[in-house]
Amino acid sequence: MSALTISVIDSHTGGEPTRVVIGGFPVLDGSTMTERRSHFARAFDHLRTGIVKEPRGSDVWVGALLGEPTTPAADASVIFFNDAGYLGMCGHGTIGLVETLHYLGRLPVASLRLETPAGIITAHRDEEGSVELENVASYLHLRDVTVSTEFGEFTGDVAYGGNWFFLVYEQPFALLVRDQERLMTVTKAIRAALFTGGITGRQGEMIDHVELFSAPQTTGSDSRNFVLCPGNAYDRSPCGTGTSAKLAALYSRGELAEGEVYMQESITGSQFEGSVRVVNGEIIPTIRGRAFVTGESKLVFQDGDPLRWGITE
Ligand code: PYC
Repeated sequence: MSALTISVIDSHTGGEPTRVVIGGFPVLDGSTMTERRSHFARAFDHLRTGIVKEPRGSDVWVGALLGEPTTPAADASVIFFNDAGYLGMCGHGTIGLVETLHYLGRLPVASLRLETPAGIITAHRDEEGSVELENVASYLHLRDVTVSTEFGEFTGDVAYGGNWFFLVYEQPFALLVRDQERLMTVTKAIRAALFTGGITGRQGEMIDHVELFSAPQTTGSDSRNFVLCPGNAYDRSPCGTGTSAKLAALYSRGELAEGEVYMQESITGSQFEGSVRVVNGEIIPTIRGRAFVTGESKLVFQDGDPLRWGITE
């Protein structure tokens, strides 16, 4: 029986898993990352579902396809994907990817310039193992938007940090892992209300991440969050792009100074340290966190397996 095989390295960043594809994936066509991502979606979407969804993964996994860059301005490229589709950028995934390259002995000593569909980012791992990434320009798009759901009204900001987020600063729920089902239901209702209300990103993009905040529970944190990701998962880490969007929003609201350190904790208690700097009028967030490698495997996709490409709806 013949089988396709794909080599991956698994890691987690603050509890959130990343599966980096390091071999066996077809070469994607395209002279830009957007074109390559379209080729991935058009021709190889079955590999996305086979790699991240059950039975090899689950809704919580984020995949990262490592490749050559399309420009000499970058050292490597990456396309992030999950149970629902493709991400513009992924902060926890970048930290996982850098730790994976370090594990493989393939990390340049200086900072790594990574090309993503959202733009070029840089990342550096220090000797203690922390990874700091400088993200794409992030911004507050809409301030104090109120949506109405069966669970009440929620007011928040629409902000961009490499993906689109609705940031709810004041809300009545405790952000606890044991309440994850209720938090998923509430945030999905908020996402649906944004959609039906026609509230979108700057160029009509769907706001596919919803972030709730509460008081922190871990020493040193400024805030705790629960982040609904696209599809059917929540982020176990504080979410790198979500924290970037929040920092940009806080800076624009006058609630965070340039260079001020902000510690965001996740629902699992894991932490990302962040700050912003302003370059040519753009807000550039920096996020610092830590990842650990959890596995090294060859995924096998056997001919004749009716669930070869994962369990899809
Ligand atoms: O860390 O940016 C992030 C992220 C996005 C979705 C899951 N994690």
